[in-house]
Amino acid sequence: MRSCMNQRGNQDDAMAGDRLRPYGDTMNDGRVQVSFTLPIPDGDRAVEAAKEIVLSMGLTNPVVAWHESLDKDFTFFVAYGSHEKGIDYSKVKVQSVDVPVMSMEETDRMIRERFGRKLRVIGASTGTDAHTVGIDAIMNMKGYAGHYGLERYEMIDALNLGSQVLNEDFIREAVAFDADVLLVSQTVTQKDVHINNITQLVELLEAESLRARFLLIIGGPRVTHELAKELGCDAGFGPGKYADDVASYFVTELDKRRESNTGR
Ligand code: B12
Repeated sequence: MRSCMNQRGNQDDAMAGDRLRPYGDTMNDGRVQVSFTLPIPDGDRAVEAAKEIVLSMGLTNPVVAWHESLDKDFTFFVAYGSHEKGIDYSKVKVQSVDVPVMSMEETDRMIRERFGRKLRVIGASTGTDAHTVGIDAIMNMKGYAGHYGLERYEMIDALNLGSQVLNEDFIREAVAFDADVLLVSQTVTQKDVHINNITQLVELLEAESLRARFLLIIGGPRVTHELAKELGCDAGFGPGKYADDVASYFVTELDKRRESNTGR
């Protein structure tokens, strides 16, 4: 195995052919690992079937590294194959929140200087969703993974309504709180329940002519910024994002809107 330094040094070579391929042991080898379960008993025939599954995925040189009977009719496989074709990296486009991330102190300072008042943020895990850890990670005083939550910010009034909050109730509470920002967490995605729930929220806000009044931010393990925009929200945050990412975004965005409203 070559050193990481050498591998990194060869990144230009890897891109030279304009194709981006997975890296396993040597640059451009295209090696990927997949795991799956087949509804057949373990054995030599099952291993052969697993290799064919890997080949049919468009991967070459399949190797079954591990197979284990889950019960008499199901077998679990870990296999390797090569993705030789690769992709054209120059054609990869992504929509993401493009705002410099500030520290809690910097965010508080910006709110103080630019708004001269506290910003009000209301959040919940809405619909039938009972998961609270995600919204708590963003809002709770102690925060998550070393990042303080919004309740810790001096210049933010944060109200966390918890979970299973109906969209109608959420909107009513947001109006009563005179919120600047709505934070909605969606963890369960089975049968696209998150998409239906957010769509309903946006429709309700629009029907009550309230959509433009709030900055609407959604988050969850399967939420991307792109999905959020598609659903009519202002921004979306997924795993690996914390209160500082979210606060930096909404302070910057609200400031931009304030400036364009006042013509400053
Ligand atoms: C803990 C847990 C539970 C606990 C929840 C306790 C609680 N108080 O929250 C309990 C046991 C109650 C539970 C119940 C259920 N669960 Co559950 N649960 C989990 C588990 C193990 C961890 C989730 C979690 O806490 N992650 C940690 C947080 C910090 O991560 P996060 O949510 O992604 O949040 C981060 C980002 O996404 C983002 N973020 C999140 N929200 C927001 C919001 C905003 C505004 C922003 C900006 C950012 C943001 O910031 C966070 C920090 O980076 C996951 C499996 C897993 N390992 O992920 C299953 C999981 C989420 N549960 C699942 C399911 C199916 C259920 C049940 C439906 C099971 C059942 N049949 O009853 C019920 C739900 C019932 C309901 N009505 O909702 C599935 C969901 C599958 C799917 N894709 O739909 C999972 C993935 C398990 C699985 N593999 O099947 N669950």
